Amino acid sequence: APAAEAELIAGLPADFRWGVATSAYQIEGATGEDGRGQSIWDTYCRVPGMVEGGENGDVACDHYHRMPADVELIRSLGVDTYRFSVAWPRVQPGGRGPANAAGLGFYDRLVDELLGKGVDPWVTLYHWDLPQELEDAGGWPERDTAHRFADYAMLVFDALSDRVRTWTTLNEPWCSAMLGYYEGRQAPGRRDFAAAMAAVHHLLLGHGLAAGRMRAAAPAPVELGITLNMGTSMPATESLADREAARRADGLGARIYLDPLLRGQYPGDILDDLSVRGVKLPVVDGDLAVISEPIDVLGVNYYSSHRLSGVDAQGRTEDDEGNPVQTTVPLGRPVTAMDWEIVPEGFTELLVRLSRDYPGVPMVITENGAAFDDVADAGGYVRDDDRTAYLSSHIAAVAAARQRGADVRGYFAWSLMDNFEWSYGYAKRFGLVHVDYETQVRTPKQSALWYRDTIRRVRGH
Ligand code: GBH
Repeated sequence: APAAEAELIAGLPADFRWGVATSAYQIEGATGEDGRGQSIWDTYCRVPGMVEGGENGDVACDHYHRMPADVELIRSLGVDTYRFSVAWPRVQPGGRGPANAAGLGFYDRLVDELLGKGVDPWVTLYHWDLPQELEDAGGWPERDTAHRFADYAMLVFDALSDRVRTWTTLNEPWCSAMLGYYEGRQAPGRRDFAAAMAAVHHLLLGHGLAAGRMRAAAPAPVELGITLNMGTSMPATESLADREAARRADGLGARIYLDPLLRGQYPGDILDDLSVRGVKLPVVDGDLAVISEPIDVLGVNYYSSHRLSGVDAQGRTEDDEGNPVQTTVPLGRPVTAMDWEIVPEGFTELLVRLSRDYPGVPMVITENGAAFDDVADAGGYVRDDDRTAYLSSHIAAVAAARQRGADVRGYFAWSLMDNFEWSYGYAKRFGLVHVDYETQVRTPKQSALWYRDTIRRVRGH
């Protein structure tokens, strides 16, 4: 397979965009500096039992203090673009009002540093760090939060749009809504399905409000988009219950975002499912026109795919609360250190399907990568053949999707370096670059060198 993969990868165009990605809370540290306010993640990390080992992002990779050296590291990987996120509580400590110049200044310097090294900045405005004061006022289930997000977006846009061309509003609204407000596995740790569904709508509304205002204010052509995490949802068998489970998983995982964004309406089958559960999205007249503001790029984050069943171990199709059963049936593939199955062909299927069902919008893979139990030798060097194999098979999967007509323009590896993996703490390492958290020494892993050489080869020099 590696030879076939190499051939597919070599067929990617010379102008394919290559990058590495990070997010603010996962790498920056310095959570109390330059007037930064508290975010829901600062709070969540302090709730006993929520984060492995009681860890938090107070120091993380100390990127806030090591930014110029980290930009040099990015340059050395030979990527053309760096995707990072801006911490809302650095810009607006309480989520409202004028910009905190010291906080915004960090991103101003980061952008200049990148451009000075020939690396294009790609800004994500929201990668999960909602200012705590906005959560105290109700958070994403509250409509006002969408307006607060658009105001915040404009503060960042006004400061950086003279130099930054590509903007992602939200990273993975599914995680914010479902893991944050329904499953409680991420900040703010609530468990309320109706609140999660309200969050879905207000996240999308915030995206649309921000995108519309950014487009109107743009000093030069900009590339605006949103990033969704998705996979392929396959039925375990052809039974009606299993096909329904796959439909629902895809509906709440993907179509509830894709349809309003790209077709201007919520998927009817999912609205029906919600009404059976007594839940109604808080849509106000005109919202869908705002949400379907045209985007220039759809960001796709891919990690795994799932086979689903609508029947549980006891043979039931409904749980005690009367909700439909949805269980994951392992495909029997090797897994990463996250226990996520490695399913590259699900990536190809996803991209081909997106290009058919939502034609006309270019896609960029804004995240793809894997955690493995890396072992560093005395020099900190990591021979992570498993990660290289993961990247190779998934980049080849993207190339295969392109051959089948999917308009994918670029690929970003998650992540530049090992970092704070949310509720898993620091034990899970997704980096191309190893981080020694005692010394903050960064050492490129073998996969980083493979990635650099692969990019070089595709570019043809
Ligand atoms: C991304 O989210 C985040 O954007 C990033 O910050 C994070 O560090 C990175 O991925 C790695 O986690 O348990 O088999 O059902 C990933 C979103 C959603 C991907 C849930 C995996 C479930 C896999 N994840 N999904 S499984």
